[in-house]
Amino acid sequence: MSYTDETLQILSPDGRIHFSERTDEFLPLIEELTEDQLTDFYRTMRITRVLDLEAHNLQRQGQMALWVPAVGQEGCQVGSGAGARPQDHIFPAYREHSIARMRGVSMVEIIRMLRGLTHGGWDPAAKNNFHLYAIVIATQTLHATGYAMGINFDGAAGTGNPNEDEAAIVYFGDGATSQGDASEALVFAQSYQAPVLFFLQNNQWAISAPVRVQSRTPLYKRAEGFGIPSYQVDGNDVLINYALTRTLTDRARSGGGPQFIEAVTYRIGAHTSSDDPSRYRDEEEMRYWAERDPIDRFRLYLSGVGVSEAFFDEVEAQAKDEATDLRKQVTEMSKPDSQNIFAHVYTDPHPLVDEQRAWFTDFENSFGGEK
Ligand SMILES: Cc1ncc(C[n+]2csc(CCOP(=O)(O)OP(=O)(O)O)c2C)c(N)n1
Ligand SMILES: [Mg+2]
Repeated sequence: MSYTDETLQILSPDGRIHFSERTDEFLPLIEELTEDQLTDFYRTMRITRVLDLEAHNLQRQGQMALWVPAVGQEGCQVGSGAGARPQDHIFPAYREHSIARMRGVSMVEIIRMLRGLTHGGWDPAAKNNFHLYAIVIATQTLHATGYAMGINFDGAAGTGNPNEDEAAIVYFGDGATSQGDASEALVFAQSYQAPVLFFLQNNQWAISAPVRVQSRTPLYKRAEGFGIPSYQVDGNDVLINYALTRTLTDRARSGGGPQFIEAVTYRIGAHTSSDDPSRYRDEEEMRYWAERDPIDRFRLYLSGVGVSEAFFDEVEAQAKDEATDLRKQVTEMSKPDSQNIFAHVYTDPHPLVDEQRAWFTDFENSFGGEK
């Protein structure tokens, strides 16, 4: 259900760093990381988790119809997000909240979209190339591949300058690998040698379908079949996710074609706030993954290399302040105008839409102003 002999790892669950023949090449990248960068990894993971839990509470209190938690997946998200270079284009699925934060999309903006107050959410050009959340499973694999083909056509990859060349990174899940779109994306990316990193977060579940029903072989082996270099990493080790993403995006940017990472992680929370995972998975599995938590192990590591308790206290205080602010901003948000549902269905007026609008307006009015 979890790691294999092939899984690359630098930071073990007990918070110790170890290198092997297969990870030695990443030693310089890890040694280069400054204390500020390392503590930033921790800060981003921890604060996103606290905000994620607060968002879930807000959903439960009726502030939005749906919340999509990412608890447990912060290690691979923050590691890979930091491994990308600023000019790279990120194509997320719908639970990449830590990477959104790193690119300037706040939790408030994500919630505004889920509450129905914006169509799509944000302008990627104004958000450091962080593209829109994609709810339709695996479509973003095609968007990213198309974008990466465009990078090649524009000549924005392959000059060998990591600060100028561009790559795309696409995030998708274990369930998404079963969609036709994902296979088509791999075919086109490989045929056109597009500079795209496929970043699969295998969180073991696609709603209630376990990963074993998606594939009989480890998922990263699929990409090998398409001729794409592919690796499996411990998705809860922020350091290997950083080092491998940096290495593979540099390779893609300098003409090496598409690359693939399967990050083995776990969705600690529910699929969404509409889901009850206790109906389909057991306590033992939860315990197994809780012991491999990405934030706990990184905290152990940082403490071991001398980061003070005062730092962790300061992060907790910041997380608490941000959660309070999130609650305030969300509870002050307006309600979406329900008439908008009908506004953009057809360019021209349509009798059926008019009829539905009239029915809905009567329905809403039947509550006597209480919606
Ligand atoms: C094309 C399509 N089919 C079905 C759905 C409903 N759906 C939403 S999430 C999901 C499971 C996705 O699982 P996975 O790819 O593993 O991502 P995870 O949610 O675990 O991050 C499904 C089937 C959808 N959104 N789009
Ligand atoms: Mg999944």
